Amino acid sequence: MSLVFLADISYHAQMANQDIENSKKFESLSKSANVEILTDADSLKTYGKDWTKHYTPKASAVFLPKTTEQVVEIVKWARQTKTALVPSGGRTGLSAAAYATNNEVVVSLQKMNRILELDAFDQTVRCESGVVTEHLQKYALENGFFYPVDFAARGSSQIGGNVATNAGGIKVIRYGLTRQWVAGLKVVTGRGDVLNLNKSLVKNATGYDLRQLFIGSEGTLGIITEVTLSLAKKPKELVVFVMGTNELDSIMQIYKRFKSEMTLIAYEMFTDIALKYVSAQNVARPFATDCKYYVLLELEHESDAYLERATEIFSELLEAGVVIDGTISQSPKQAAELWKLRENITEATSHKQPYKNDVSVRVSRVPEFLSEMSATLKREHPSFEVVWFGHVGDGNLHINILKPDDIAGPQFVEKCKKVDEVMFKMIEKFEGSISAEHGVGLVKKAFLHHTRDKAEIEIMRDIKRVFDPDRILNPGKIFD
Ligand code: 2HG
Ligand code: ZN
Repeated sequence: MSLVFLADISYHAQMANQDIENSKKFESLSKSANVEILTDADSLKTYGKDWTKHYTPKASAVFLPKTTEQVVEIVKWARQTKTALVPSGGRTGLSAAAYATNNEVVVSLQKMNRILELDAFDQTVRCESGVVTEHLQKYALENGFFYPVDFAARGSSQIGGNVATNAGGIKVIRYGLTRQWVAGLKVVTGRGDVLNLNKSLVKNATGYDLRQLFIGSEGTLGIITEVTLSLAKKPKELVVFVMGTNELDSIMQIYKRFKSEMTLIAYEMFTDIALKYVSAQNVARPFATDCKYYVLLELEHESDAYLERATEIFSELLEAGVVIDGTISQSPKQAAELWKLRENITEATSHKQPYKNDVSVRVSRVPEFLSEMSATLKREHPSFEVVWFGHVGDGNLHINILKPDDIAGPQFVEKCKKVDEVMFKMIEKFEGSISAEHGVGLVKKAFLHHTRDKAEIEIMRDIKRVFDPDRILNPGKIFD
């Protein structure tokens, strides 16, 4: 008993010393650069994590810069004091890339949230990196344009974070990933240099395109402070089809059939289990017939004839028995309702503490991978309820294993990590990726070698050394 007591005292004494040292360190920065600093327990907990479950946040402070100059000061200070920084956006990530688990200082860009300039001729918008995705999307629409990178976390995710993870989402088959829309970037590197990259040029053949390195670098090379995004033309009204089938192969057959004649905006899949959870949350089922798999397809109402042709294809597929049942939205409101069936899956299952995976294979191999992996899961873990869904049109599958009520959290995670090993070996065999769009962060770093070979990982480490010689930027994310 007394030993525990003594250990407790020394732990608290150590913590108090650490706190005093920390506050002295922070004070110097807040005086020299006037940066807002939070150290209260609530803020440390909130800002120390993202949406990834199964990690414990442990940040030492949260910095809230308002300008690029302040970010430069923070980086210089971090180099001097050898303090690790975790750049942080809307914290909606699912690979723990925005977690501070090791006394790092979180640098939140949320106060840098101004839209700075719209260039209607160049079709670009320049903004600070803390602008929320949905805010930018609305701003683009209000100005007659369209920002097409879109996903369920649009209401919280921030543009800088989207760039740092090369966010994908639901419209990739038509518009590509975030990378495609980044026309320029302002970044503070781990050396404290400010790089103004590409400056919105369409053509720029002047050596290495450093802009591309920061896209998807998960805050390990620099802190993005400003982004210039290209904008698209506003689409016509969007129409959503939801179709049910009982055969895995039909998922690709339906895709191929529509794709051969139409330009699709989105092609998503979810299973009967996903529908069970979503419809338990007051989202209406799309139709009465129960099916094993559901696909959601979106296209533009280009003309009445175009939509009529899409409806004919749908009828042909129904007659052929490829589609068992289906529905077509008759208004934007109905389209939005149908989208809830797919977009609400994450929220509807979150109470089951899901262990998440996000993988990709070549589009044509999605059914083969899904059937092999789900057979393995059923065989080896019959008690696991597994929710499969995702952006099958681009080869991206989300696999959420729900925690059975009778297993404790840590044991469940252990079991799931074993599943990871099997799954990632299978991914390697399929020449797929262990992370399609959520990134590597802390979650996938031990498995990186299943997708990237040794030489590639070494080159990535070398690049990190160039931009961040003192390893102050998000150390331990992507690789050690
Ligand atoms: C989505 O596509 C997101 O809805 C989240 O990428 C996926 O919760 C997930 O596993
Ligand atoms: Zn997704």
